[in-house]
Amino acid sequence: MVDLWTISEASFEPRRLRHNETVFTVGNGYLGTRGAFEEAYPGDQRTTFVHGVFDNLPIFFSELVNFPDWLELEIILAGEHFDLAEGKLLSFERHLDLRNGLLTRTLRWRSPAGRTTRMEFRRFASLADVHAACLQATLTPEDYSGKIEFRSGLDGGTDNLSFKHWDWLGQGTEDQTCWLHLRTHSSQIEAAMAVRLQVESGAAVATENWDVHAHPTLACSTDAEPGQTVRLEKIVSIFTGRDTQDPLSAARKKLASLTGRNWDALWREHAKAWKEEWRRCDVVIEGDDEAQLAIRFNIYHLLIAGPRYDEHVNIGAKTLSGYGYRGHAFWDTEIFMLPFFTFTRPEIARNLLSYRYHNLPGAREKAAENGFKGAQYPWESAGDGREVTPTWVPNPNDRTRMIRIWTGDIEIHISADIAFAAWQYWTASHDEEFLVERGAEIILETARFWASRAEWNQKRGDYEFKDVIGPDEYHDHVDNNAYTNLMARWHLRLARSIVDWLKEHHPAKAARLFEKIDLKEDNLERWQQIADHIYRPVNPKTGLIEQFEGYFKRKDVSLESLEPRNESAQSLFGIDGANEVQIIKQPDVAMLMYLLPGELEPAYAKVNYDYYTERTDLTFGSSLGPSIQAIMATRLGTPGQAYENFIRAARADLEDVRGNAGDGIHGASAGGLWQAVVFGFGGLQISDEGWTLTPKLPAHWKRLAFKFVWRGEEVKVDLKGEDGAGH
Ligand code: IFM
Repeated sequence: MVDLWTISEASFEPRRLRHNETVFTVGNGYLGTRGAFEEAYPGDQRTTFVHGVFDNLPIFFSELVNFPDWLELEIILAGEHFDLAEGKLLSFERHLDLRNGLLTRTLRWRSPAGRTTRMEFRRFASLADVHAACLQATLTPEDYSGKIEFRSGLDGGTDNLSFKHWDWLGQGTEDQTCWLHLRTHSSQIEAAMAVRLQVESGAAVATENWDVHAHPTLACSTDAEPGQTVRLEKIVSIFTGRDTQDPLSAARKKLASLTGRNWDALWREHAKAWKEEWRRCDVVIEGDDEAQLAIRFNIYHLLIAGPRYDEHVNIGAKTLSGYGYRGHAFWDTEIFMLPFFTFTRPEIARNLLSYRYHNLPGAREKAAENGFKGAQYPWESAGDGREVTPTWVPNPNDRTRMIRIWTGDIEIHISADIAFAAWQYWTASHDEEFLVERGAEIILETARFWASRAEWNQKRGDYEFKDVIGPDEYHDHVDNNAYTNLMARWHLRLARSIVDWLKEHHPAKAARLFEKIDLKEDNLERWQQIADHIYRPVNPKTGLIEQFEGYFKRKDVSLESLEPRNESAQSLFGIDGANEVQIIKQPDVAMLMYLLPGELEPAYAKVNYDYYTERTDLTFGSSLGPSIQAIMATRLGTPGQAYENFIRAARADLEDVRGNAGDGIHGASAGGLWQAVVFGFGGLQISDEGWTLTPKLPAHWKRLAFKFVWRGEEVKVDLKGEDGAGH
């Protein structure tokens, strides 16, 4: 029987090292550790990130910092170093159990001198206690007796792709423990880790403490006979200056409190915590094993990225699993990942939205710097919510030239995306305290930004947003991107209705908030006036929305004419060339129709879906595209198109379809996949009035079951294959 809970690797493939490190990441919403092996290999990325620990660097402004390596384990077997590049690998397998985040590697290795050892490595990052992680190595010599040696500790010499962020503050070793205390160079965030090693063996164990600078190490040795098992357990604790004023004491105390509680005890609590996560979040698909495993894999990665106890952090586009985008958060969180949390783990959704609330000062600063009012959220956001989109990056094809990145300047739709997410969370949760204390301020301050960014066109008699980038980033510096205009229109109207609601339900708090943000009646009138006159580029004859002004005049090159290809339309045409043609990077008008179906006459939906589908670079454009396309195809297209795009999203990281999964999990694709199942095939739609379900399951699916939380109540959905009339 196929195991629909386990991701497996059947052989050691050095060429897929980075991809598999991403796939086999373990984490707990506080930290994420890539699936590097315990013993080091050239080109591996031995990386642990902790939410919120950013430090400055050139070009990218700020990046998540790679923590000291807690996985490191040097093994010496009767005088020979264990190394898969030497000797002979007799068997190998690696499994990630999605049920509980346990990563296991089992192998048999024959050393160059011909000694055979059976080995099993296991690790997990505790979900029950996010400051703890555990590693275990079990070795059995098969045909020799001799000394088994382990060297392991905390390697503080780690860097971020060669860039060093840590300053050393102190370290120590004592009995079977060691600790390391560091501080990030510019952001001055302290971090401390402490480790305990324990070796169980039939013979005596000798331990030496090596106080190597920035690399405190414990060296343990014992003797073993053939068939006799030796087991090492490594328990790690980790704290940062973001958690407590004295992370070193906290890490050492935590480790001491774990003394006497071995792997088994920690494991039981951890596994129990995971069981509860899956009780709330699992999606069951029968009749399609690939889809079943993929949805669980993607949910696993969302769950290990979601901050449970911290409302000052967001999830980077590549989660905590790789260096891509340096840990920066984009609209990927609010529009793609957040719905999963809103509907299954609202506590985590609240934390993520609170991050945006706490970072309103950065957004206000950005608006002011650009000459606007209110709050303009940054396109890329890191520790403090200021804009961290790089302005210039080296051209990957010609290192002597730089490319100007405009998204941080003019991809402004993110402010409406965040308001949308706050509205969606409020609608699904009715978390009144959040709306009154935080959500309303986000929505109103960003509405004020739109009102000051809108320009009046005297000739046409409408308001416009000029010089923007829509979700389709192949086209920049465009005027009146339909997505941006209509999201802004919806946002301004939402803001008005929130004001009315606040006045009615919480008049005193409303008055305080309006005073705090200096909101006057004439602001509201102006918002209404702008919303009622925003340029809406729909052709009444064809029903087509022009993605931006002048889009239809661009060259209409068919995507088919580019085949065969293994790169995006933008890399084929070049940045300027792609600007000249109608091919788009990801759904833009379709994205609008998905989020705001009410903004377009229903009669026009299909014609727009068909027009833009033919022109969307779904294979090599953005990884954000396929899941949204799958949802819109379920609603407006054909079942074939829906499933084709769903499976594209399902394979994004498992099969590395874009060749960049080594940079980290595509978090938006993971969240989009959940939406494609629940909002697409499951047909869940929500409004202020409530939720509806119009399922359209793929024809070969026998069952689809999931749960969601609606205003505090858990709703169970269990659909049979015939639901949706064999769609
Ligand atoms: O936010 C996305 C954008 O929509 C497309 N380029 C990549 C970004 C990060 O995933």
